[in-house]
Amino acid sequence: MFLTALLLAAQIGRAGDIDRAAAVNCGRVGFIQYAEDFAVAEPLDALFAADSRGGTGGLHALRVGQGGKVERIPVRVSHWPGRRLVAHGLDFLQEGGKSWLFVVNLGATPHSVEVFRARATSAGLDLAWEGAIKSKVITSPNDVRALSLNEVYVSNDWVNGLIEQSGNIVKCKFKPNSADDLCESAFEEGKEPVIKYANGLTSYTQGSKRFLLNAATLGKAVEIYQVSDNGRLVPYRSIRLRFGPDNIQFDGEGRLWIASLPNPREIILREAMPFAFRIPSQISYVPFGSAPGHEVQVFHDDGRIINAATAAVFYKGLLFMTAVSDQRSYACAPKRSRWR
Ligand SMILES: [Ca+2]
Ligand SMILES: [Ca+2]
Repeated sequence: MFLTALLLAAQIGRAGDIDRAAAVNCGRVGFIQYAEDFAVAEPLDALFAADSRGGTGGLHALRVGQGGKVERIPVRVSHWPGRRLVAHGLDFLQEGGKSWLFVVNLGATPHSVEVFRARATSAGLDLAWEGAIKSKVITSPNDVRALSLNEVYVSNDWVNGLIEQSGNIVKCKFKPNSADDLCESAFEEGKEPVIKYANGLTSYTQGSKRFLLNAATLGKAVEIYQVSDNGRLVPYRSIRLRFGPDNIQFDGEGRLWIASLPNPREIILREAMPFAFRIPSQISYVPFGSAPGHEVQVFHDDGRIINAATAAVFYKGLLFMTAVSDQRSYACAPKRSRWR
């Protein structure tokens, strides 16, 4: 649903080496505001986004219809226990024919990961709350990636506040109606790596091997970990970037989409005073063949069009971008040949 159709000048080229500008037709997606992240739900033919200020009424979904038209899907939430919801990172999982939406909740004390069972209905989508993951090791959750209901990874971005401290990743099981602490470090004891701000998470498989990726914002890297059979993470390789990645999403076409901060230190300003600063937005992708290639920047803005974009995803031919500290979000129709 485009409220306005804008013609934005997007700059295409290597980050830090922008060599040409191309027109990209972007339109506002008016019903997505202050959303930190996206979750692609292929089995439901939907893209989820959650308004961090909207409580359960801020859980939104859209589909891309005929001719690339963005259509809002009505979402109904049931069985919610009534507590505060401040949505942050999102993820979608299909397991055993059931669909699940995971929502990091910064409004609960302690912070939690809320788990909804998602179903398509004749009216739209139904999200039935099935429980929450809470743990003494979930301290400052940013994003969540569920490889299965028994392997739910949560990034704690900045463990001890705003001074220089590293983040970490924990691994949890989800059992409906369980109040037990089912989380532990995702790493073998004594083998925890130094993670400079653990932010967006995603994953991929290669043959029988599974990999989890973490956007290390202040480390200016996407760290790749191999997932062992027991679910523990083993450092595998690192994609060095020239910027600080926030949320990361694969597009099903071999590209890892990254919303990032040219100056990653600004993430601290954004978290401390999210609406007081205009912070640039930068969207790039890393092509993934047998190995990750070099990042390609496709959008850059000084913060006027979108302030500190936190997530980008390429879905059904459109590039979506959103920002937790901005009411604006966009769907952009690119000249796709330029992005290959
Ligand atoms: Ca996510
Ligand atoms: Ca994030």
